[in-house]
Parts: sequence; C-alpha cells; structure tokens
Amino acid sequence: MAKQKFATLEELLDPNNFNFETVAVIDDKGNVVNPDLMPDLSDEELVEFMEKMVFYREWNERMRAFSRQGRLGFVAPTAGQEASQLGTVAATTADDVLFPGYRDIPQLMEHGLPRDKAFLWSKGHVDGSTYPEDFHAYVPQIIIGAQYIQAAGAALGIKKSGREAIAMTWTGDGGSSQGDVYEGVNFAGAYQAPAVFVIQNNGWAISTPRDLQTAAPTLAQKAVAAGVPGIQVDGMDILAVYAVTKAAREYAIAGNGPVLIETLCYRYDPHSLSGDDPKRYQPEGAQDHWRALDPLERYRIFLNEKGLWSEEKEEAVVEQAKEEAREAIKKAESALTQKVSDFLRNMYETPDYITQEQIEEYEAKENK
Ligand SMILES: Cc1ncc(C[n+]2csc(CCOP(=O)(O)OP(=O)(O)O)c2C)c(N)n1
Ligand SMILES: [Mg+2]
Repeated sequence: MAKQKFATLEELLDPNNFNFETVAVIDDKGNVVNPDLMPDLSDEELVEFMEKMVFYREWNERMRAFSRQGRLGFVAPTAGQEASQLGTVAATTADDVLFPGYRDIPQLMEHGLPRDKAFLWSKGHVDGSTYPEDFHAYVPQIIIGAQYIQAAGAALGIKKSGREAIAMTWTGDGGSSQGDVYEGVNFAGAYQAPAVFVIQNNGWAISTPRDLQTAAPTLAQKAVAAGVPGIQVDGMDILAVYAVTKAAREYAIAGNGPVLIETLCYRYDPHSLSGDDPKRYQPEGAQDHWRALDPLERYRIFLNEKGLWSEEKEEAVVEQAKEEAREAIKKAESALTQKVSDFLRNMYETPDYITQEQIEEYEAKENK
C-alpha cells in the first residue's frame, strides 16, 4: 500500500487550502499513521486523555440511568463523541470563553462547571444556569447555531481587550445549515477575531441525515467563502482533534482570525432521552461502521502498546465517575425549589422596569 501523504498543519491553516481530506493521527487499530501531527504530550497527558474519555463514557451511562429514574430533565447523550468534545476543549485554557450547545456539557465540566450544576441545568433549575463571573462560558445553547454569533462577538471583544484568549463554540451538522453559523464565521473572519468554530458532524440532526443538510462534500469547506481555514478531522481520534484544535487556537491568538473545524463523529444513543428513536430512521447496522472506529477502543490499543493503560486503571476511572455522579445528583436534588422570581432575576443584570415589577409581584406572592 502506498504511504499516505498528509497535509501539514501549516497547509491546513491556509485559508486557500481547498483540500478537505480527513486529518487523522492514529487509525482505527491505534497505529500512528501521521507522526508529523502527533501532539507533543507527556505519557501522563496521553493517559489523561483516556481517563477523560472513560470518565465521560460512564457519565453518559449515569445520565441515562438517572433519566430513566425520572431524576433528570433534558439529556442529550454524548457516547461516541468523546474524542470530538474532549479533544477540542483540551486545547483551551481557563481564559478562553466557551459557547457550548446542549450536547456539550462535558466541555463545560472540563472548563470547571461543577457537576451538580450540570444536573441542575438538565432539570431546568435556574441555579444550573447561573455561573460565577470568572467562569468564562455561557449556558448551553438550545437555539441551533445561535452560539456562533455570540462566539464571534465575544471573540471580537477579546481582541479589542488585548487578552490572549479565544472564543470556542460547537454546533452540529444540522446547525451548520443555519444562517447564524455562516454569519458568525463570516463576521469573525472579517474582523480577524480569535474564534475557533467547531462543527461536530455526527451524521444526523435528529432524523435528518447529513446528506440532506447540504450538497457540499464536507462541512469544513463552508469556511472557504469567509476566507477562513476549514479543516475536517477524524472526530473519533482524540490525538488528531487535539492537534488540529491546538494549532487553530494558536493561529487565532496570533491574530490571523478564526478557524472552522469539522469533526467527523457519531453518537450511539438517541438524539435526546426525551423520546427519540433512531431505529425509526437510521438504516439497520448504521452503528457498525462507527463502532469499529470507537474513540476509546482505538486509543486504548494505542496506550496499551505503550504499556500506559490497564484494566485496573479503566475500572478505577469508571468507579470514580459513578461516585462523582452519585454525589452530584444528591447535591442537585437537595437544591431549593426554584421560584418564578429567581428566574426573572436571572434574566438581566439590571432588570428593566417591567421585569422589576414582575419580580416584586411574584416575590409578594411567594413570601405570603
Ligand atoms: C433554531 C432551531 N431550530 C430547530 C430546533 C430543534 N432542534 C433541536 S436539536 C435539532 C437537531 C440538531 O442537530 P445537529 O445540529 O446535527 O446536532 P446534534 O443534535 O446532532 O448534536 C433540532 C432541529 C432548535 N432547537 N433550534
Ligand atoms: Mg448532528
């Protein structure tokens, strides 16, 4: 077999690069196929990637269990998307401002969101949407694609303040068809605002397949019209996702403008745990292709070959996830019942007079 030649990071970050081949570092058997892109990480850091993926795979299981027990509200499963979610957020720092979508709770937790707050958000409790001032993130966006506009604006603000940070945001393949997504990327490109836009292409927008979203062969190439580099990466390969995102962040911080990254991935569970049934629209065996590319599976082989992973380590992380989930759900369930006035107070920093009137009206009723 002829040795495949991969594009360099420099080529990938050229806005005039129109080659959107999928960037990978390891293949589905954990073999390094692209050593030039291998991120410079210590053994401990390599192991940490696995720990995080195992943790959130189990966290997803806990969420499914709590959801079945009626203890959570809205849950968008994440299993299958670990490399895409954790590889991108691993390239950020605490100063970066995150604009997640509803499925991107792991990224928020990695950025420092307390785990019980993630559950409170799922339960629709207002305390799940109140963040401390120094936590640089916005609450998960439900309006598909809207976070791209917000990230573009935040990135311009970061640039004007002279801070060394980026805004990072995530949407899906469905989201990539929204006007907001084009507007956000275009705006950030026009102002060379330091944003990293991620499209997690998991193949489906509820029941709409990727092929019905656009005639474009890749979603990464949507960056072209904005004069912005677009990179398609194997979203089941955490090393590739991390390498590309880290380079994109450096490119943005250096004043070159935003980057759009498409991560090719898949989610194993239904769209949400509120009644969606993929068996009604996905072809039989649709998962097989993706299960063979599983992000944990291939990375486990990669680490095992280096002697860096073991069943005991894996079990310990699974236990830790179970324990943290138990504690977080207990804490979330002990939160005070919310009041309408709490919601209203959380709407504006300074309430307008109508909201103020409503706050007082509800407080009077609540305090009776
Ligand atoms: C503006 C808007 N339109 C429609 C919806 C309803 N909706 C919720 S999720 C979803 C599919 C999104 O799919 P995708 O962007 O691929 O993300 P995924 O759920 O696959 O991660 C839709 C249409 C919405 N929330 N907001
Ligand atoms: Mg999708």
